[in-house]
Amino acid sequence: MTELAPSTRSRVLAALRDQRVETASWAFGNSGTRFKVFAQEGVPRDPFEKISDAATVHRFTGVAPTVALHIPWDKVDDYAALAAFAKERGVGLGAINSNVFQDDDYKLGSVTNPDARIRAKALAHLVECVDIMDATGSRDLKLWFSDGTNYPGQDSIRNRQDRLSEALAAVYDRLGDDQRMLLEYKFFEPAFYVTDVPDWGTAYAHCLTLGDKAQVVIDTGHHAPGTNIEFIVAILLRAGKLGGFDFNSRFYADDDLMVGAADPFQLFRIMCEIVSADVLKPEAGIAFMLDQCHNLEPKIQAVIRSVMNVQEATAKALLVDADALAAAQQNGDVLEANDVLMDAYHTDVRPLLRDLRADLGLDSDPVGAYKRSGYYETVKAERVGGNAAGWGA
Ligand code: AOS
Ligand code: ZN
Ligand code: ZN
Repeated sequence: MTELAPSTRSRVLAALRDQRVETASWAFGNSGTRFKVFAQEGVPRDPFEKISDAATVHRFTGVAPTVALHIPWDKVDDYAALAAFAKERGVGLGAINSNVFQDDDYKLGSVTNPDARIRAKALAHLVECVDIMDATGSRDLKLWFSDGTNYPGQDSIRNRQDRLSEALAAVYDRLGDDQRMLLEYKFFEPAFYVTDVPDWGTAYAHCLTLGDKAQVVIDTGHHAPGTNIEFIVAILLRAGKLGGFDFNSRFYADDDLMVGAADPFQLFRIMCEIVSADVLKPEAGIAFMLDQCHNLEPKIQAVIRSVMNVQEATAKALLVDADALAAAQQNGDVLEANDVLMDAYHTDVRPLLRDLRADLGLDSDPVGAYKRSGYYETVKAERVGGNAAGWGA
């Protein structure tokens, strides 16, 4: 790496020091595909143990101080006690993810179901999630609906949108002043004909009607192949409607592989939009969350690696020479503008990140330090009969 100017170096290090990535409780539990859940040794048996694993990720990375929960997979009697436990371990509780997809009643939909009784049941769950947020101090309610239809004619597309809109409004009205709802979209799966929230436009339209506390969340694995995700980022940022990300990567569909594993260049392009809009800092209110499943690889190690992948893409985005880029763009110099971006992308930022970790008082090699710590050996011995994350359970 060519020597960085001291001012660039300190600007980039300061931004990376403030960066926050939120881990997900379900990434630590057993998971699999629709064909098989492969159990791993030492996986958490309850939400407390998932939080301990998330705290371990934070201990070695220094930038992952919150963990998202999923209800009911992380249901406990006392959420304030869970929050206190997290605090003791050095982390906080992040977004609350609702679940209106894992119940026989939801076969034809949850909040969009033609049956009013089932719609009321789904709504009651979403409201319960806001009650939980009150107890945990969480800011964000993340909503993903598996609702949709498989066959033309199965249900009215417009009526389903009306039912969705009615439920969202009821949840929105229940939110406290400092709480938000983040509406997630996904182009297909499990529904194959109509998905009720299939794309950013649908999510945006609902959020726009609802008001300022409703924002869109982009799950990077939820688009058709070839979709320009950074364009969606730019559009939502411009409209003040980007609430956050569910980071993961995909080769085919919603693969939920480690972020930055399939297409690190795409992740860089996304982070370039974030950096150029100056919304990386936590005060900007964009939640950078991981939504991944580690079916084959060791889970804690994979989450540490994922956090590092986000840091690498961010560091590269921070290295883009904004003045040179603006000048090239202004001059219509297509190749120079592209060169400025590619120069940053091709920079080996690993030495810089090692320095960042040293500054933070961390080991410069988080995965190595985790492996040497003996944490995995300890939990493997302690935890017998770990639970599935929820998927395929
Ligand atoms: C589903 O495909 C979505 O990505 C959800 O965000 C998430 O994986 C699930 O709700 C787990 O909480
Ligand atoms: Zn997601
Ligand atoms: Zn997903």
